Amino acid sequence: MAPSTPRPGAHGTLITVAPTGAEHTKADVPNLPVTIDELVATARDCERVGAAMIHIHIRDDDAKPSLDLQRLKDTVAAVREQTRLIVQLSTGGAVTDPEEHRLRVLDALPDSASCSMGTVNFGDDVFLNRWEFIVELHNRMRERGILPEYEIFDLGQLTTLHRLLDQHGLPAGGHVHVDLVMGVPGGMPGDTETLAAALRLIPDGATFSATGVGRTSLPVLLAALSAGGHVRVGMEDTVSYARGERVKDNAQLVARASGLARIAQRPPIGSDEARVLLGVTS
Ligand code: KMH
Ligand code: ZN
Repeated sequence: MAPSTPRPGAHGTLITVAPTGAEHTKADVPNLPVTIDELVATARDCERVGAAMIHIHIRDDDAKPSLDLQRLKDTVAAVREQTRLIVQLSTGGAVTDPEEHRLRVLDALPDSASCSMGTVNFGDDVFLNRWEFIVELHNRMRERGILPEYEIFDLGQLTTLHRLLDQHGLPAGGHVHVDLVMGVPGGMPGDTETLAAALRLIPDGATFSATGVGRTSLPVLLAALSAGGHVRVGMEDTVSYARGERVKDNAQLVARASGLARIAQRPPIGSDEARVLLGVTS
């Protein structure tokens, strides 16, 4: 059998924390970080236990999902002031957010931003990502020097990623980083077989992380570590730590991922190493 090419960064693990998301309500999940102060405190705690990147959704004064540009800028500045984390803003927002608002997120000039590769049923809703919109996001990120994290909710979206890179070229910095978001009701399942199928479709030289939504969180974490991948954890994706046990805070999830990464002999990398890995210059 031909030796497989080692993936860049396969000796250490990039841990991304996604602390908030757009789906949980503060009423249902009182420990969800929603204010800038809560986000900064979470970011610091998570950095301390092994996170190198943070994937941020913001909320308004009523704790509702928001894409307010000034608040996005203030959040980026506050997290940068208090941590060395790579700051990634969500351009996915909530399923109700219009495309123009989602594109405007990039004006907050984060280090990185998510760039979803297709439309997917999202529970009872639809997360809409038209081809022209994907191209616009990709091009605007390149113009602004923002690293895209290509979010993949289903296997066919990896075909879309190939089409995007073939037709519109590599992102700023020249490095391709993919996040497999698994276990969304309507998207690909969060299991080892599906992760293995996805790996065959990931562009050569790309890094990947994986995230398992809900009860797929642990199986996906373990499968990604064993496959030389990176991981995303956080309360955006799961608010349950174990059967019948709610997550205490985001740092609890990051600490568990760090421990497992160490056991896998692929310890968490710091944000400086992560910047080199991903080609982030800021
Ligand atoms: N909230 C979901 C509809 C992203 O951050 O880019 C989309 C999402 C993906 O969370
Ligand atoms: Zn998100």
